[in-house]
Amino acid sequence: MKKFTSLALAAALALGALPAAADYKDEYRVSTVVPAPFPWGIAAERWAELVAERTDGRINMAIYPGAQLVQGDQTREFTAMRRGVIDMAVGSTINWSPQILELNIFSMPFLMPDYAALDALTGGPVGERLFEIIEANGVIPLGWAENGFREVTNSQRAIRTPADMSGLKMRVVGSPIYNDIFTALGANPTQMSWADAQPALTTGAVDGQENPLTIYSVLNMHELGQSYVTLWHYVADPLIFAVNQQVWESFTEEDREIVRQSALDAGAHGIEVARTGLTEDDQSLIEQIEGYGVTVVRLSDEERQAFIDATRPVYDAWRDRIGADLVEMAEESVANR
Ligand code: X2X
Repeated sequence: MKKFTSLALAAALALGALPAAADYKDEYRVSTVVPAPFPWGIAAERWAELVAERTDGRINMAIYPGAQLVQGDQTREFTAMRRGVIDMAVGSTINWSPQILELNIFSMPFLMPDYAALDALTGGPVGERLFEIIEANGVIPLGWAENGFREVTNSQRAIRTPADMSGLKMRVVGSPIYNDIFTALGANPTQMSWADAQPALTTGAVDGQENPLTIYSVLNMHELGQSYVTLWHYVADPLIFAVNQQVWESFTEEDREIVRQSALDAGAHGIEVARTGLTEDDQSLIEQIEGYGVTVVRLSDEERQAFIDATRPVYDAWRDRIGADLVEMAEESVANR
């Protein structure tokens, strides 16, 4: 580095002109849970491709799926990124909820009835607030992609009422709100990582699980005995593109802008892929799953209301943990969508 007077140094710092591309790492490690062709992995790959192209290879990002950088324990991804064990991630709000309680907003049962509601949260004041909180925790969030609305599946019977869930052994994800939801519904939830979930489904150690239908279809869960799907749209998990703070600060201003814009572009693409075949106008993915002989239950409004009522105590209990202000903000965003 050339000699700077302290004034010039301060000015350079202020302009963000100090980091030099020459100091960049050979590779930036990007954590995801699932790889392409899951929409999640597609979004991460697109991000890496766009950044490589737009920086002429200055920033080389490699995707590490399976949460392998944290030995498969996806609930430790956020902490590892904060500490710099992971440089970057495209992570689910569920998996980061143990550290950032407010991200449980997306896991509030039946808060978001449709894609417009999900977009109203990520694209509105709730999304802004969440990004501030993440940044205050030492990680730089850049944009949103999507895992999707999580539908419930199982090997035993069609679920139309909360009573149909009674006693079903369900694999759930790593935020305690899921234990509460499935317990309230009379099921028998057991929390496990995605790495453990796959063998548990294969061997029948669990009866069911909940995940977006893109996960169901890429994994061919109908071949794992998951013969019953209920479209209940109870929660959705968006994905967040994020970068460790020190890594972010090491990038030049120009490169930060490229990394951010590439995340936004990759996110738009990822969201489109995540919704393909799952919208009102295009139900082709659902039809494909029915074509395998799977029973797909579409709940009437009345039937759905029974699930809303049964999980209301969980919603109310978590309102306080997440923060009543944020929950109110979210409810307003949904109502005004
Ligand atoms: O573990 C899951 O179910 C998954 C892949 O959807 C997440 O990482 C939240």
